[in-house]
Amino acid sequence: MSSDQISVAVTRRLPDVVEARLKELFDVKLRDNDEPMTRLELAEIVKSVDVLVPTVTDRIDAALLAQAGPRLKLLANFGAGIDHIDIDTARQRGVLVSNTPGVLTDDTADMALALMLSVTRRIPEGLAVMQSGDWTGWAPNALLGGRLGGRRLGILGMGRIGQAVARRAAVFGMQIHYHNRKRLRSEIEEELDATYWESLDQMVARMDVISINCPHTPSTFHLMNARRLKLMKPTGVIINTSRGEVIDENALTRMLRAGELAGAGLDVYEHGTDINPRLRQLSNVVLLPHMGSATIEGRIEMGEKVLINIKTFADGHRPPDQVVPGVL
Ligand code: 8YV
Repeated sequence: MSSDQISVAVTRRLPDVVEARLKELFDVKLRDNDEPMTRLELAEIVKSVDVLVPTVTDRIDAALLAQAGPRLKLLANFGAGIDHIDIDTARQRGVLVSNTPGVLTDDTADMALALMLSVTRRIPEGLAVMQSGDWTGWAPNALLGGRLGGRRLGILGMGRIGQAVARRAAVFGMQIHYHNRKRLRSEIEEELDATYWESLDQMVARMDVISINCPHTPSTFHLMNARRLKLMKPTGVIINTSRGEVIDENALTRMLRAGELAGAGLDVYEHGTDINPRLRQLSNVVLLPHMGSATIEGRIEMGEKVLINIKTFADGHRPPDQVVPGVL
């Protein structure tokens, strides 16, 4: 089948240049509003297309895949994380899955550092004072935060994004520690000046800041559960730019409220937009609406990856970013 005969459906509005290129290359159905598709709309669309381009806001589970038509052959995800897609069921049904790794690494790592600084330097509290018009001028003890330099950073998940966080944090003078399923090669450890902890418990107990950078998989679900959160120093700060499910959000909220943890910077949540209201009220918490990779450059590069994955598939080859079950 040639590219222009391949039918593609995109579940969300993408940057104009990406949509224009999709139209040039394929027989594409674009979204005309920016609401996530309902289950019904998704079920309808997977019946008739060869390729679906979903995002993190679409749940592509076994029940949905059971409704797919025989044409559906590729899920070209717009995004790196694929925990919203049942890749085992997709594979059983002969549907390939691809994602967009690499192009959102730097943006997400930048956001992890932005959150670290926001929490430790109390930036939102400063902004609130200015916006309220209540600022009475400089004072020696006003809004004192803590310095990142000299603090121990424990990175949970030392893939591309974890390593990019390490590089940035080192520039701020932080000491780099990490836990990962697999230890890094010694050259990389040396280059990053990073200390490996085989035991996550031991690392967590000794760090000043924890940054979550692992994907959400069945084995990372609630990796930071109540027991492990309690191992953190009461002066500790936790940052999450990965997936909310890695942290037990209710346990975290309880600890932050009780002053058993100094602060948190979160870009992602365990139950999507349904955020614990108590978490939203805390002044030692900085919450962002999943904007870690939200740069125009990043979104266009993500689109470019999606295009390449579909085009390569349409030309009869394996998509370069095919996700193979079991590798995450
Ligand atoms: C994306 C993300 O914007 O790529 C990811 O895994 O978490 C986000 O930064 C989102 O997933 C788009 O689908």
